Amino acid sequence: MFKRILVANRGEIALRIIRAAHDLGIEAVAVYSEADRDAVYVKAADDSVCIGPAPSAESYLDITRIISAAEITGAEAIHPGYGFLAENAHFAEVCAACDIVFIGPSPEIIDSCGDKSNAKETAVKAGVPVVPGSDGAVDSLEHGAEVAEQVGYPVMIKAAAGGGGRGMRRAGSAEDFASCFNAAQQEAMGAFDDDKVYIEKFVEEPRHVEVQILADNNSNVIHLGERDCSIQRRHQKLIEESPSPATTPELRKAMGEAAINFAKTSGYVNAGTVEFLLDKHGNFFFIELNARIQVEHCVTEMVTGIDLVKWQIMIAAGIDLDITQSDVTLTGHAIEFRINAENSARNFAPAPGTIADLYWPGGPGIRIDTHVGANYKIPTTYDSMIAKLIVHGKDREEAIRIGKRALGEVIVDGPGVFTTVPLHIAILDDQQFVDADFDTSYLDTFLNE
Ligand code: MV4
Repeated sequence: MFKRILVANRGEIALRIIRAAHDLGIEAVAVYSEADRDAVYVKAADDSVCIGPAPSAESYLDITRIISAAEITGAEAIHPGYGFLAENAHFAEVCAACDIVFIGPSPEIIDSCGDKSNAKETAVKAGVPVVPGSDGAVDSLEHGAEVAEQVGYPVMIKAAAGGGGRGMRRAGSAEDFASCFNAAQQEAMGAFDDDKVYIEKFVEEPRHVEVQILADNNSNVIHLGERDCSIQRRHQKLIEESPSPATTPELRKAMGEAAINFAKTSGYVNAGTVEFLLDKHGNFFFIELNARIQVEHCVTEMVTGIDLVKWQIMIAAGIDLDITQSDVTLTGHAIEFRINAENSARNFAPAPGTIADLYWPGGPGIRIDTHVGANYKIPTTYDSMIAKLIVHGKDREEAIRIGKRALGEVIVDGPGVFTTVPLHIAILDDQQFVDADFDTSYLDTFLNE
């Protein structure tokens, strides 16, 4: 096992990884920008290095500075968290070249899954259902239009390098195709310096359901059930839950096996998430693979009792899974509420005040993952998420009740401070949410009512 690892991230996920390291008896090194000098995750670490000024490009995204920090502090491995360098194949390569273990999948896997049309081809090979569309990327407008004609309108044009909905366009008819195709290509070129696109049939009113997997270096792969992440706005998730209220034990088994087959076929190692669209008829389609720990991993931890971050570190250290699929049982229901420093009444504008009054809830069934304490100055440079509140009940109804109680206890006040807490409370009071009658359009509709 490692003696010391470096955490190449900030905020709540840095603290989460430091906790996992300490629970394994490993020392943790924090890196921080000048804006995060007084952060609690820095205090929680055994050693720390300032890696530059506030802008991420000069700190958390600067590979040279992070590798130097690992060399100076004698860290044997680097955990990238999510965002920043988490799915940067080049960074994983540089770690290997410097004899530092990258806690995550290999650079080859990051690369091959980073190209979504490529990942889709792997899914086909694995016998995993995909949305009907082009085999891989399309090489021209004419080729794209041909595929669209074959699968039938409406279609989705997607950037192979895409993510978060960027470089994605819906074309409703043949008349729209050329302009949508060109717009998707242009946006992809601008955002990813890669204009490769592929075509899919448009799936109406899908739910976003993703399966968590763990894979070791010895071809053992297990799934840890699914998360429903349909409650989102502009591809920013707001509420996630496990299990999905839209699945059944049979569907879970089928999706879980599909996720495992994908992982085995691609040679995936470490924790990962296989994303699916689930339609109204219970059909599921692979869309992409996330080669990292995700923000919402906590709901899976609550229902399985399995520490995903500890397993990421152990797998990277060469330890094989001692859990088999039959050891994994889902108990009760967990819901995660992302508490962002945003004004949801003002179109989610960032609200970067200083927190004067702060109180986090407690009691049975509650987990808070946060790096925020009293007098915290919400930085404008980074993500607006200040905490995750995760609740766990014996079933969905109880989880909702605990969620309301816990959200009611939260105090995050100060001049100019707004959070998503009131929105969460309003959603929990919405009959449609209570009835689990939603798809990915839910939040937009709810906000416009
Ligand atoms: C789709 C789709 C409908 N049909 N693909 C959005 C982000 C990217 N990861 C995949 N996305 C979608 N792909 C086809 N063929 C609808 C979406 C989509 C969506 C997916 C998951 C969660 C929220 C979403 C919001 C809008 C659109």
